[in-house]
Amino acid sequence: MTAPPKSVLVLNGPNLNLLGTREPSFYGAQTLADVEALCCDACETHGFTLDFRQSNHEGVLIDLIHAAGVAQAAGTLAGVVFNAGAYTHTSIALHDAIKGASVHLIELHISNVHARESFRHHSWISPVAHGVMAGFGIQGYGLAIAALALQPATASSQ
Ligand code: CA2
Repeated sequence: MTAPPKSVLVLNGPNLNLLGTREPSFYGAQTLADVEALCCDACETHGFTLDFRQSNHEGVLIDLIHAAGVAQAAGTLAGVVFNAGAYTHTSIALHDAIKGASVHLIELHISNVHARESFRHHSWISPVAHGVMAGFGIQGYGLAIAALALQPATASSQ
């Protein structure tokens, strides 16, 4: 009997619901719905199901990461692609949540944060992420899902 497909959680943080409405020089003209469609295609290509979320609230993001840790431990989750938005640069609580949930997570940024203001150069997510994807526009989401297909979380992985 074949195992059911694993899921990928694509999690987007504050203000990413505004994608495509402003700042096209950094984030492009495509909307979050376009990102979801791209992720849907990438998950289909790699045999995953997609759980696509966005929240402007730190506590909601923390709850979703805890739930992802439970799903990973149960063997139903391949990993998380997380664009934490500006919380990347400020949130020790998200750092602790990722560490505490032992979740296999790829940090993602649409823009190359290292080519921008210095306050975007520090990330509280990077030290607890499996890998980091930045500067590839929204195509980075598809690349991150492909990376999870190469190295999915195992039920016992940290
Ligand atoms: O490059 C990224 O993906 C970021 O995570 C986006 C965050 C920013 O704070 C990070 O430094 C880098 C900002 C997301 C807000 O996106 C908007 C999109 C359109 C209009 C306004 C905000």
